[in-house]
Amino acid sequence: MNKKSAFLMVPALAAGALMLSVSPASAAGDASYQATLGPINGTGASGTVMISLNGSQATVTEDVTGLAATFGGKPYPHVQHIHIGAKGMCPTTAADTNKDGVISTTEGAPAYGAIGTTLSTSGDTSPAAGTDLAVAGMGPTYHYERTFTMNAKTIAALQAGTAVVVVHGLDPATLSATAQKEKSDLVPSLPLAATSPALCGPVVASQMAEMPGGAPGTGITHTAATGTANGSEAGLIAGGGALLLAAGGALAWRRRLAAKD
Ligand SMILES: [Cu+2]
Repeated sequence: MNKKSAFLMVPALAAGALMLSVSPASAAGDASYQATLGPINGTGASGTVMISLNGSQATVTEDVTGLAATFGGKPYPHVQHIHIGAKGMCPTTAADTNKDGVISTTEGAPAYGAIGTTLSTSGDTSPAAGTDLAVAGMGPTYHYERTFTMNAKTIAALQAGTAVVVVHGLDPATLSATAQKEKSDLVPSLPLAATSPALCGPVVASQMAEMPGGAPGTGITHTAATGTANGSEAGLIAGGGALLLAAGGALAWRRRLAAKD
C-alpha cells in the first residue's frame, strides 16, 4: 500500500531527480543524511546520527545517551549498524511475535532489514563485523566519529530511504524473567539482552547539505525529505526518484524482500 502510493508520486519527483543527476560529476555522490535515534524495548535512550557522503567515503558522526552502562563490571558493548533492505522503519511492539516482551533483532528485521554496514570503532565495517563486541560503542553515553569507504548496497539504501541505524544492547535487569533466560538470536553464546535493539532511527536525507552551492538554477525544492518522526513515508517518497533511476537496484531490493521470511 505504502509502496504503491510512493511509486505513484514518483513522476512529480522524477524530473527533479533527473536534473540533479546531470549536475557536475564531482558532486554526483555527495550527500548528507541524518537519523534521530529513539528508544526500542523501553530503554529510554536517545541519539543522533549524521552521515556525510563524498563519493563512497562516508563520515559518520553519532552521539548517544541513556544506554545500558555496564556488563560484568565493564563498559557495556553496544554493537551498532546501518540496517538495509526492508521498509526503512523501526519496529513497533507488535514486532514481538514470540511475546516475551522483547523485540529481538530478528523480530525487528521486517521493519529495518539486515545489516548493511557495521558502525565499528576500528577495522572491518562490513556485516561480518556485526557482532564483534570489541569494536562496539561502549558504555551508556558516547560520541562516535569515523570516516570509511561505505559499501554500494548501503549507499543505495541511503539514497532509497531504506537505511535504518540500530544500536543494540539492553540492560538484562529490564527484561522479563522469561526473556532474561533466553539466548541471543544472533549469537547463541550471548544472552538475548546483549544483541537486542536499544535505539533505532530511520535515515533521511539532510536538507542542509542540499542547499550550499548545490545545483544552482534548478529551482528544486526538497520538501519530502524532512525528517518526520517515523521517517518511513518521507523516506520512501524521497527515494522514489532514485529507485526509478536505479531500476536494477530496486529489483534487487524487492527480490531480497521476497527471499525473506
Ligand atoms: Cu544492528
